[in-house]
Amino acid sequence: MKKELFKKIYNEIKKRKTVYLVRHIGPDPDAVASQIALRDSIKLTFPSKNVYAIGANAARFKYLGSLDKANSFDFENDLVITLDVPDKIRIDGLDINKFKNIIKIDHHPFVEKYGNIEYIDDKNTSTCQIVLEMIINTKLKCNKPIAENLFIGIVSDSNRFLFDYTNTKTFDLISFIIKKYKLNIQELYKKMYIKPLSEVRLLGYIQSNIKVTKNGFAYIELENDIINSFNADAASASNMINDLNNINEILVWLFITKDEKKDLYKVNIRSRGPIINEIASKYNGGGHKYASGVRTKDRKILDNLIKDLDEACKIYKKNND
Ligand SMILES: [Mn+2]
Repeated sequence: MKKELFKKIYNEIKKRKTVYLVRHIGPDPDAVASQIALRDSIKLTFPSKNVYAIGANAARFKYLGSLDKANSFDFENDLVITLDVPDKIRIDGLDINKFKNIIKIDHHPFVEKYGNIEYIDDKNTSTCQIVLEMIINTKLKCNKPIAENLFIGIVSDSNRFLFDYTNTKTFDLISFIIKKYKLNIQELYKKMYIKPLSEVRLLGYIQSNIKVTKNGFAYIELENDIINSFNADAASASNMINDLNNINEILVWLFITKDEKKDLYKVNIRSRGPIINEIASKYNGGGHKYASGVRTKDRKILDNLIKDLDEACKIYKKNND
């Protein structure tokens, strides 16, 4: 943790009259919760500031709070804070190119520098954990709803403390906010994990139909017709990727869904062995060592990606047998 950098960010926020908070496209709970939590903390600390959390609304994360609309910008003086997004191209809802003052707060491996101040901790469970550390180490204020959102982001991105970088510090922070803000964790889990039967049936379909190679690579293409026949949507289908972890015969697994509007294939990849983000970045994708993604219009890229990942499994198996 870089305390000095937190202070610098705090001072920059203090200086600016208007602040915009943005996150990555294809939102997940960590991205949206960090954005809303930091917005609410800035508002609570500096009631006279204009603070906006912007980006496409995601109905499934409505329980985190609502987003804002903004349409007139002072590119010289306004501040943009990006959360949970390592590269400009994946920022949702705002073209940051004209802004003079940009802060990045992120836990993804570094992709490109676009902020004047960049707080990157790629050994952190989540962006929400970084925001919590920042609140604790500066004069930023917190209350129960803010703490609830931070709790949800940390729990979600660490997959209930299962993933890498969950350590004693994570548990200390979680324990601290549960105590201090009297969080009802059962209630929060209910909001996060309740799901319709249609999604469970779709997961059953995926589990029954995913192809597995002899090298331990698993993949499935989820056509929209199939997803629709289960009454589910592509976003929730691709989120099911995390439900295929810890399967003996599977080292790396991949889902392909299609965004019809943008005529784009969305590939989600997870691994419990081989490092996959370097392979994903070969095809303009990115992400974490064991959780990555690629977006492409080109079917050929899908084929090559599948080949590369299968090969990575083969090499990994050979080295670890
Ligand atoms: Mn995240």
